[in-house]
Amino acid sequence: MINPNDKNLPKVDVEDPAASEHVKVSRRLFLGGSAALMGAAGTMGAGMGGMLTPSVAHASTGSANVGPGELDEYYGFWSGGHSGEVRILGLPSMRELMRIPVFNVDSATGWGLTNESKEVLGEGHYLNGDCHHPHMSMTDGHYDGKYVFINDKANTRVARIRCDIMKTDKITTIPNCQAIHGLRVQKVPHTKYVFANAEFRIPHPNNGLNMDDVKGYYTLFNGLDAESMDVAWQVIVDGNLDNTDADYTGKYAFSTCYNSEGAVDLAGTMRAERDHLVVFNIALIEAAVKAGKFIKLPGSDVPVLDGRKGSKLTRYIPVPKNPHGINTAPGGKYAVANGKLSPTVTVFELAKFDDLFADKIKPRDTVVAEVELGLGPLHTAFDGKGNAFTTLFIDSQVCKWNVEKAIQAYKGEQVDYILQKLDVHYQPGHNHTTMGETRDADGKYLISLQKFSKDRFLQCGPLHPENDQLIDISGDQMKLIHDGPTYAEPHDCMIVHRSKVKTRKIYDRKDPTFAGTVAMAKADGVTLETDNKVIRDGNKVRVYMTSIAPVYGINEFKVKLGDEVTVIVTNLDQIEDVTHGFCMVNHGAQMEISPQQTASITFTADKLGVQWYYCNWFCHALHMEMRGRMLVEPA
Ligand code: RUQ
Ligand code: CUA
Ligand code: CA
Repeated sequence: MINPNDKNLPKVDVEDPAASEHVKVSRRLFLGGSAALMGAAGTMGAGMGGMLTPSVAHASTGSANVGPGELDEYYGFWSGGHSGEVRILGLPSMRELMRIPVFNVDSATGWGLTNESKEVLGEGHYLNGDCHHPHMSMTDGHYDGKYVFINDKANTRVARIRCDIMKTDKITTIPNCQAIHGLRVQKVPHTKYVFANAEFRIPHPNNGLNMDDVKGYYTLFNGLDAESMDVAWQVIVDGNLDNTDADYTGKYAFSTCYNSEGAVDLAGTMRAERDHLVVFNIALIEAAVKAGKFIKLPGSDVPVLDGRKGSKLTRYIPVPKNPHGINTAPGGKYAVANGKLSPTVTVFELAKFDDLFADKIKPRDTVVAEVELGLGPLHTAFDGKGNAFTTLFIDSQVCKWNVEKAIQAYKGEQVDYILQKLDVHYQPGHNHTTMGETRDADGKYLISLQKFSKDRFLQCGPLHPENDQLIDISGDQMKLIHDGPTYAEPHDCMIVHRSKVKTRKIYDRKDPTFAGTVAMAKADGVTLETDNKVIRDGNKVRVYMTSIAPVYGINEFKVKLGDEVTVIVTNLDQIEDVTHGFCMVNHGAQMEISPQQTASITFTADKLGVQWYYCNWFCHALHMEMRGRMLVEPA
């Protein structure tokens, strides 16, 4: 047990000159809060002695070393792939800071088990998900720290994470289509829309009467209102949709298509020499919705517009076969489509899209370069200094190239546009630079996400982790500085300077995530902050209790066999990091209750006798003793 007053403790430097105001303030408060806790709970304090030694963050570029107690410079938001979650990493250390359950069930926090999370997940929700593309909301092309959005390819959903509490607060199932893959946000003037590609073409109507009329299949490009998370409109397209991105004027979004062939078999998707980039004109789409020029599909009330070839709302730009990633350069002069089956990247000059929609130029006139980089280009990131970094899946390399030089070379000038190729291990998919999808690209670090780790780590059986590599790009040459094994599957990530993210230290009692539970308590005549009460309502029993380390407000209660029991816990602790848990043994019920949060869980009392419940988030020296009994009496 560490005594904070011990003079032999290392001297604590609370002020970090490099830290954001937020970080400084939260450290000061944390220290104050801990001291108060120590006082309140005597020397048995909350088992937090080790956390009393914060130190200075000196994360200099060139090293992934962030010492014990030092803070990282960047937040990384990692998609958790088919684990269905989002993870927060600190960069450059690559330490995993937090997991945010989204489409998955999480035992530790009770996500998918609590009533509050079930409300977000929706009735009859699936227990799996497949996240690919996390992207933060923006204002004028800068991250605004408000939300992170993420797709679910597995069950055709889009979720939103609130960055102040780092929890999922909305999930929308997209109607009339299958498999949301590409996802990006509108960058300018602000994230009014989240753009989401449905990948798989399906029959319409999909009523079980048609499999073979493949020509009649189609899929949809979706615009979600970022605030309400309702689908604002859907656009029918030719071909399928893979990845998407938006420009820096707010006028356009664009998506790659690998299946212009409309094939349903692998070979068929590779038949044509060219597929396309579909460009969506947001203003024209909004005008068409306003003018009522839409249909509705049987699955919903959402306006569905026709954006197939010949439509005014879209343009189709031919690109070499089966393109994959589409990435807008910081500031928005160019976007780059990545060839995948072609060794090339295609560079579009976005200012030309106005003329394209005015029919003053042909689709291919927007292409200012189409140059070879190597085998299997999948995604491109930017340093904000005119250079691009493209993953080469088949070559297992990252290729650094200069965009303006590539344009010159495409014009026939003798210039070397490829600056360096760096081996990565092995087979990279996405990559991402620090702040690289915004106007604030700072060219410090590049993350390359490899699909295979093979021999890079200790073996853990046939299933291997993937390998996320950190590359220093601040100098002329890329330098590999860290390997990070990760569990399935960081398709993609985004990296945000810590100054952009301001999180709450404890919950606001008015937080909307438990507003439904507050309303339920009100109807029961219960004040959550003060009352410890058992309310019986037929065979439904609601047990309202508070928690303050290390005790629950109710140590014992009685129910009848077969009762449906809801336990509602309100954590009255006001000290940062003192989270309690509630677990009813042998009932599959477990949840997190962070400071000032209310959480609830419902289960059936299907076992006679004494049933213990306990706190399972370590909160105090007497955490083991934080427990109580439910007596289940014969009905
Ligand atoms: S995709 S490996 Cu799901 Cu983002 Cu490119
Ligand atoms: Cu409360 Cu552990
Ligand atoms: Ca194709």
